[in-house]
Amino acid sequence: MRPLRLGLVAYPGLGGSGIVATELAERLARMGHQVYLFATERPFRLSRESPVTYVPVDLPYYPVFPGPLYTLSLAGTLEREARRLGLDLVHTHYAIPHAAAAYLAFGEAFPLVHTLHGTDVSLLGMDPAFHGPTRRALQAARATTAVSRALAKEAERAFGVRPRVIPNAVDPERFRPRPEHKRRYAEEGEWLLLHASNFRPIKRVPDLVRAFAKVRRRLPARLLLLGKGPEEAEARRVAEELGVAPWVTFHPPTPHPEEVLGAGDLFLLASEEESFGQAALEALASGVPVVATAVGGVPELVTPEVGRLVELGDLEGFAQAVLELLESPDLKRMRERAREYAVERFHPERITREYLEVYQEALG
Ligand code: GMT
Repeated sequence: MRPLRLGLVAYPGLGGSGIVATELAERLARMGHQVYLFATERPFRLSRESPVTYVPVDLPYYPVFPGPLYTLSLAGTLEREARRLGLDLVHTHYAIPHAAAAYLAFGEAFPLVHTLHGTDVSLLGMDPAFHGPTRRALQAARATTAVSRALAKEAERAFGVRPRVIPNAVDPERFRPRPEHKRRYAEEGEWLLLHASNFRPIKRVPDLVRAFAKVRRRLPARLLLLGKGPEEAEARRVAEELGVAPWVTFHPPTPHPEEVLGAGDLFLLASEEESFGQAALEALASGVPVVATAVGGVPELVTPEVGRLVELGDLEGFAQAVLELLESPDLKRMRERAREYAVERFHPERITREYLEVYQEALG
């Protein structure tokens, strides 16, 4: 395949879709493609030495506007820069409003690929204010992809498109077991339970603390919550109320989550909605089995060989699953399997090849 000139569009913050887009951009650039990453700020995980060129999207504000016009500004930037840079194709991550902005910029005359990530379909995509333009934009695109089968089905129902399923990737060099780091985060003899997210209400972080309190009654354990977001205060309150605050650590977001994830014994995810669960995949690659709620695309990722699934809201069942794994003689073997499974099924080379196939088809 000849080297391509690609424009990727992403949110720059802590969300998984921005991480997925940034890492894909870096891999494509290292393969010799010319990659431009469009975002309102330099994406969180884009390293200073990256071969990817960051293209800023302004958020112009004039007093006459009710707010900054991101969609229009992105459309204008894409149209102008695609011409100037000679882009072959634009690939957006997270459909709202990226798909509509790209459609506004190019119509159907230009190869557009959109990757759906989750709430862009389920929550925002179904919002009557966004649904029409997003549906039209997705239907007009050369290709759409979704990060899980569950999300692809939901997108078909919501937008009448049939996305190709391309799961997210994980870098096995970066996310690897680091048991030697455990003592940084836990006392001698304590089990280290991890969670990482943006602490939004759908992540149900206070529920994790409730389940942890049940675990803590039986075993010496510590819960490390990596990230920040709106539910932090409530999670702290629940930890105080249940008397487990001394064993719940709040760790601020870091550009090096691998340092923390590789140190854990188990990773916990109690979300009420999750199209994929990127942090859970990073944990698996780090050799850390996962206990998670069986929602969205999570059952496609967390199979019985690498973790346990629990019904949403069943906190007793969640604690039991954690205890069962911690006390299992098979835990060490499960840790090895988690890593092997993640490396084999979600290797970046394999996933990048799949995106390149989509680009090739989109380019005709
Ligand atoms: O919808 C969101 O929560 C935001 C979005 C994001 O930008 O992080 O998360 C989604 O995309 C991630 C990367 O593909 C997935 O790992 C998350 O499961 C997914 N979140 C939800 O479906 C809630």
